[in-house]
Amino acid sequence: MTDATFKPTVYLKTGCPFCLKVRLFLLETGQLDQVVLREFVPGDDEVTAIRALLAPVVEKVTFPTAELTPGRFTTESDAIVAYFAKLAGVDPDALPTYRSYLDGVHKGMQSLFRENLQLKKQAEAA
Ligand SMILES: N[C@@H](CCC(=O)N[C@@H](CS)C(=O)NCC(=O)O)C(=O)O
Repeated sequence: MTDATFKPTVYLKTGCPFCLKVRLFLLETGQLDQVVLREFVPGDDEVTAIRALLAPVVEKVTFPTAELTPGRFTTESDAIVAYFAKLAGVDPDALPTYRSYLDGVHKGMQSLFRENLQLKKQAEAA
């Protein structure tokens, strides 16, 4: 595949809040058609193929991961968003739906995640 025909691929895990963040950003900036989305549901057949593909090229397989240019893989949602924000010339902070998700549901999920971790540690120590 030449650079002219290359389309970035974004690998997403269904239910992952960081993956929804990237998807929402692409949707709100009208860039969904600029990427190939490969999304899997944990436990389905696609997950094995995606993990096998990513394992040799990233330090640790996490989602989202994007191949932004041929052979260049990025595993941080902020870096993926920053890449597409620059391409589109938009400021992510100025996007109402994206910001609303980050400041609301996403923030809430992260805080629940931390709380759950702490409770697990306490339960293990008891
Ligand atoms: N720092 C990462 C965090 C991503 C992350 O924690 N993703 C989780 C899913 S929500 C993950 O990939 N966990 C390992 C796995 O599912 O194999 C980002 O912002 O992109």
